[in-house]
Amino acid sequence: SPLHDFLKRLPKCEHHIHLEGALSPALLFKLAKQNSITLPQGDPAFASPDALLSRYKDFTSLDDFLQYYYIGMSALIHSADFEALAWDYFQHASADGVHHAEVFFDPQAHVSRDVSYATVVTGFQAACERAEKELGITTILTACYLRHLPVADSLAMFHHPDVQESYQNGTVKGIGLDSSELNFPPNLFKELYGKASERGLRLTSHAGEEGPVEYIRDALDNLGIERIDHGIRLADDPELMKEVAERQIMLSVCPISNVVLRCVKSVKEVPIRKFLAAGVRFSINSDDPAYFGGYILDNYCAVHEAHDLSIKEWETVCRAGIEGSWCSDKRKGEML
Ligand code: ES4
Ligand code: ZN
Repeated sequence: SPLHDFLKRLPKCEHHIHLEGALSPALLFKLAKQNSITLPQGDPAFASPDALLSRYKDFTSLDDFLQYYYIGMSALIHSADFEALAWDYFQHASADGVHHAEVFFDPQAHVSRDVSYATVVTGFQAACERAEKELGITTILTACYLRHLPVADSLAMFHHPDVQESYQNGTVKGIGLDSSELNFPPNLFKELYGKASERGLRLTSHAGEEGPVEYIRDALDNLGIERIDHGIRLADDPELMKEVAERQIMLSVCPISNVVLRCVKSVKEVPIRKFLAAGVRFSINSDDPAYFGGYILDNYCAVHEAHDLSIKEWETVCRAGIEGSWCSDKRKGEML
C-alpha cells in the first residue's frame, strides 16, 4: 500500500532493540549445533525451529518470554556468533528503512555463563562497523543491567576493567536496565546510575512496561534517566505525562512487544493518541524482533492500523526520534 511505502521511506531511528532478541530460531539452532550446546530436552518447544517459533506465539508475560530469551542466548559463544546475530538485525533494519540504531545488549547474561565481555563486544562492534560501512546505518551500543539479579552483580559488572575500558573508549555509550520489572523498582540501582552519570554515560531504563507508572517516576527521580524504555503506563498519570512532555524525555515504545507479552490487549490500547495530545515524545521500536514476530516497520504499520496517524503526525513521530537520539547534532542534521 502507498502508506506502507511512506512508512518504509521515513528516516527511522530505532532506540529499543535487544540484540539478543534478534536471535531467530534458525540462527539459534544453527549456532547451538556448531557450538555443541544442548537445548532443553524436556521442553517440546525445542524440538525444531518451527516448534520454537510456534511457542513464541503463546507468551503469557514478560517472565514467560524471558525464560526463552535466556535459553536462546546459551547458543552464543564466540565473537563471530555475536557478530552474525547483530548483522542479521542490521540487515532487517536496513530493509525497513532504519538510518540510525541504538542497540541494547545484556553483558551479565553472557559473563555469568563464562562468555567474556570482550568476546561479546568485539562481535557486536564488528557488526556495527560493517553496518556503518555497507548499509550507512549509524549505531550506538548500550549495555543493559539485569534488574532480577542482585544489585551487587550490576556494580561488579560495571567496575569490570573491560567494561570500564569500553565506556572510556566510547565503544559503549550508555547504560540501561532491563529484565523482570515487577518487584524490582528502579531505585535499587541508584548507585549504579550515579556512577554511570559520573562517567558521562547516557542513561535510560525500562519502566512502566509490566510495572506501574510509579516505576517511571522512580526512574526519573532516582536514576536521572534521560529516556524511558516502554513507558506505556505513563498515560495513567496525566501530571507526570505533562512533566515528561515539558522535559522532552523520549519514550521508546514497542507496540507489538506489548501485545505479545500481554501488557495490553491490542495495539489500540497503546496510548499513542494520549502521548501525541500531551506532546510526549516517543519512538516506535521492535524490542525483541525475532521473538515477537515483527521488526520496526511491522511496528510502524501496526501503529498506523490501530491509530491512523496523519502524514504530519508521522513526521512529528520521526522527528522526535531523530532529536531524541544520542548521535551527534551533525548526524541528526543529515536525517532531519
Ligand atoms: C526485554 Cl521486552 C523486555 N522487557 C524487559 N527486559 C527485556 N530484555 C529483553 N527484552
Ligand atoms: Zn526491551
